[in-house]
Amino acid sequence: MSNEQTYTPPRVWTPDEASGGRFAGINRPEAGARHEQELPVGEHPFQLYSLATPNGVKVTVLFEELLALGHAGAEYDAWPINILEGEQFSSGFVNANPNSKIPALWDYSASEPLRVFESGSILLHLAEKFGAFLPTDTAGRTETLNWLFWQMGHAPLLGGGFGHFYAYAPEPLKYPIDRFAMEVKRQLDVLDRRLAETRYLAGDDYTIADMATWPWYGALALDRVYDAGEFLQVHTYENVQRWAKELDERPAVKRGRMVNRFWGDPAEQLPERHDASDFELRTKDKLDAAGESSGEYV
Ligand SMILES: N[C@@H](CCC(=O)N[C@@H](CS)C(=O)NCC(=O)O)C(=O)O
Repeated sequence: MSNEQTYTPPRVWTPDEASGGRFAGINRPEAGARHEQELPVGEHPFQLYSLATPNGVKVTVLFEELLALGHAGAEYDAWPINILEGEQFSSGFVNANPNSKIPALWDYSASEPLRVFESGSILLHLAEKFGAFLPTDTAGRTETLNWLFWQMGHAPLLGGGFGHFYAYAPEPLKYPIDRFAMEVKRQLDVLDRRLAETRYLAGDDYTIADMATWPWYGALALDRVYDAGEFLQVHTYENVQRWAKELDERPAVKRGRMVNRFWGDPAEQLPERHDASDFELRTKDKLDAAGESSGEYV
């Protein structure tokens, strides 16, 4: 047992000092709005408030896949939410999602505007609405939801657990890194064994379960998050590699990854998405060349 850091909790916890680490500045132990600000609203039936983090990318990939399939009714406006500046705590955002996390969606296509929050709930809502990427037979639908809910329950151990302690904590600590590396490698093995049996997570069909899982575990396998590819030996999960690379080649996935992105190659950053032509005309490199600022988020 290491004695590198010990902590004797007081009888009552109080947030009397910044905990340190990335995101510490926005953390508070209360929910609710911190300031009055309405959300912008565009002209399309769907208004998405998001950022190109893995949870955000799930939804923009689904929108782009729906549009690629010919569902013109899936047109959407994607507005960026700067979570490092606390925009998720505006009154308008909290009205859309009382949990103050991106992604949040307003669906204006119904008779009454409908708020949809939690990325898994948004994927399910859209898949059911358009009758796409969710098998209709009981076995296929159930297996899709099995993997969708698996992702929703387990990815926090990858992001909030492993990723936080490996990449974001103020200093590396052996105990939490070992604990979450163990769990993440187990999860990768779960996926690898499943993908040895089937092309996609739910079977032969590409579904919302793949769209939910790829931005986390696909990104990890492709060594795009936390700089942890070698540490976790992600190349050894051969079936996850095959699946991750196949999805990475999909044009709708390439587009979905760009929406509300503020880091990486400027040509692959689309700060706001209001029209299909924005992918050609409104990426950060083009905005910069035109002297239009898109803001700095990270
Ligand atoms: N379970 C939620 C998680 C969403 C989430 O954690 N969003 C993060 C970005 S990936 C966020 O908005 N963080 C802002 C904050 O914690 O204040 C979902 O899947 O929608």
